[in-house]
Amino acid sequence: MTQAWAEKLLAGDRLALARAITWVENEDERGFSLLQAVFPHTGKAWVIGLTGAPGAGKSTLLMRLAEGFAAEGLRVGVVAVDPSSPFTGGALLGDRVRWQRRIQGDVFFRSLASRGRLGGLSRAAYDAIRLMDAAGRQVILVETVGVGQAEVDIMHAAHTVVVVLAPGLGDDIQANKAGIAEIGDLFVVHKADREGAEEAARHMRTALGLSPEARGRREGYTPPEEGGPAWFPPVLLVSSLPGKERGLEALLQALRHHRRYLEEKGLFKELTADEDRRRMEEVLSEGALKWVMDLAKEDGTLDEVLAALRRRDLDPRAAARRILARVGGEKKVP
Ligand SMILES: Nc1nc2c(ncn2[C@@H]2O[C@H](COP(=O)(O)OP(=O)(O)OP(=O)(O)O)[C@@H](O)[C@H]2O)c(=O)[nH]1
Ligand SMILES: [Mg+2]
Repeated sequence: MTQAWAEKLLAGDRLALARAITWVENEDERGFSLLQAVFPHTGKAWVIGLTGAPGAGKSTLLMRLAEGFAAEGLRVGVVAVDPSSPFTGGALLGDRVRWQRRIQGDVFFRSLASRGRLGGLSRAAYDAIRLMDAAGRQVILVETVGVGQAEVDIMHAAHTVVVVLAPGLGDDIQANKAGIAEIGDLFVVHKADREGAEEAARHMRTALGLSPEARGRREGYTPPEEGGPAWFPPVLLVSSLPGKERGLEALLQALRHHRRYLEEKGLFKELTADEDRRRMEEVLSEGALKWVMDLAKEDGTLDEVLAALRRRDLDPRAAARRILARVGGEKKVP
């Protein structure tokens, strides 16, 4: 059965892809077998993550980017992740319907709902990305609301991370938000048709640790013939407002440049491998905990250690080490 689905998926069948993503989202074993079956065909897709404050215009921008890439003849995939979807499920669905009606070109959409499991969400996003990759989606755009650890975690799955800012959402707060400067490869001040966009861009450049103008540093890509390949995160002004569009072509160009930079540096494959390893470790840490606990339960070690913990004879760290020492025997306890 898996083989038949795998063939359909590899041929790019949309229904098979949709079904497969539903399976992994529901942690259905059929999805996991299918992913294993097609995995040798993955690792080709370019994954671009968009993150940023709620309402910054990520979905709107993503739609424009999807159309831009599709117009170049690329097969595009979209994964929209919303951790708060238990509350806004209707809105999410509305998004999807709206996109399907308006989008031009070969784009495959998928929204993922967290159903309350944040860790599960980033895993589902990873699985959905890999399935789209297997189904021949060449560029995969991922949207998350940049609020918590789960979103940062999802952004690890991306080769290229775009942080979307907008004027009026608290420019200095957005720019200085912990971690924002580190996770972005490109920064977009969106809604540049509005008052305060230049100001927001200035804040962001300052938060990036230097004003490139002041240091004479070149934003974005420096090609090998000019001393590169090198990359310094550019801050771009973009508007998607109909009739006042601006900066979209420059953004697409900057994205292509970032990809070229990654390839030239040998980072493209490395980032994919890092992410695969991270997902392996995630599954391993869950599995290993359950495995160790089961073993410790079996021979009574767990009860004994828990009793000692309750008596306060062992502190939690010593208690955990006692269990590891018993289960691991002679092996060195970490
Ligand atoms: N003025 C202006 N408004 C925009 C622009 N892009 C999007 N908007 C509006 O901003 C609002 C939010 O846009 P979305 O694309 O839904 O923003 P988002 O960041 O995806 O929002 P969440 O997913 O809820 O976090 C919508 O009302 C858009 O019409 C723009 O370039 N200029
Ligand atoms: Mg959105």
